[in-house]
Amino acid sequence: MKEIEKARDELRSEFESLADKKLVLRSVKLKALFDGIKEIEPDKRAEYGKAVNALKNELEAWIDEHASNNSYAEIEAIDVTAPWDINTSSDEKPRILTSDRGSKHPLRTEIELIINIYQRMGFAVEESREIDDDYHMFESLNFPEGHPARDDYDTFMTDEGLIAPAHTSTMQNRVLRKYAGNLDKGEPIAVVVPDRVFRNEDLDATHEHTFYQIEGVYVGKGVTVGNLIATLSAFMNEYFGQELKTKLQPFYFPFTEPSFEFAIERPDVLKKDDSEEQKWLELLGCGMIHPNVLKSAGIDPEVYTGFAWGNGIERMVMMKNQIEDIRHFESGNLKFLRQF
Ligand code: FA5
Repeated sequence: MKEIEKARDELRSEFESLADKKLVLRSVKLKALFDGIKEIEPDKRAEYGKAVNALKNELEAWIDEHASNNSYAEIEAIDVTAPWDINTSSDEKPRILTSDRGSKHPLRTEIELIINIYQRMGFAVEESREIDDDYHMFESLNFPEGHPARDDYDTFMTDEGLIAPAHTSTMQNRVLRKYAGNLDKGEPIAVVVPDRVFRNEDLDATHEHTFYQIEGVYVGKGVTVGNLIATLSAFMNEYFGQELKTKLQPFYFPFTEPSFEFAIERPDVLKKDDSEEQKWLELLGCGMIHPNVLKSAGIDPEVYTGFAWGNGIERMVMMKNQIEDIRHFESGNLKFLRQF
């Protein structure tokens, strides 16, 4: 017992000198006391063992006491912006996601993944904007004033004529101009533009008023529809991680010629019935960039050709995750968001 008493004093001074107080539990002195248990005569062994354990508990108490006297960092931070006051019990607070830090919106996660795939394919990335003008929405895209196709886009417009972009194609003229120098160096223009777009739509399970598109633009010498199909198929196969049945059908956009709609087979969860109309999910519009669009960006269509596409992001994420209604994304419904 005297030995234990002596060890206690030595351990205390060792404790005082330690930077990391927890290390006292690994002291050779403590270990020697434990090792000593088996040397003690059997009738005194229990008493000795108990005393060594009690000493160990005491060391732990020193550590706890030291931590609680020095733990400014461990005091829970007060969030002055939280919609409750400091006395609200945890039962009364709205449930917060595990780490208290929230989580990434599923669309953001997918946009990052999509960008990553295109970057690996050699595309640069540009952002769009949430307010634009008539020139970028229509004129530069070969929709002259009074063109009937202007009506197809259900465009939101202010009294001053400012436009909430109805598609990311509003960025085509800007990226063609910005990267035109690539062509002089014998390199192609290869850019994607992911961003938010707005339409005055009739809403249903696959139509939102606010959604994301990713625009792609590729221009160079001798670029053909074959390059367009190869690029989009390579992307889709990488994104969905499997070979997909795709369908390219003729379509009309003023800014591409020829124009196509690119569809992939719709999974059952997104089907309303067995009609042919429900069989395919139209994912994007695409085509060879119209010569007038190249001209409006100062690029000679006799020398260069290119393709462009505009892909709805929500519908891809829905396909991938079997989400049955597009309106979940903008709903702010935590039950939906917590699944991701
Ligand atoms: C366009 O917006 C063209 N700018 C695409 C384009 C770009 C064609 C470049 C040629 C060259 P469209 O209106 O079809 O096309 O929309 C493209 C995609 O956006 C659709 O295939 C669809 O996936 C998605 N989309 C369109 N409207 C909605 C909506 N209301 N809600 C969700 N996604 C939509």
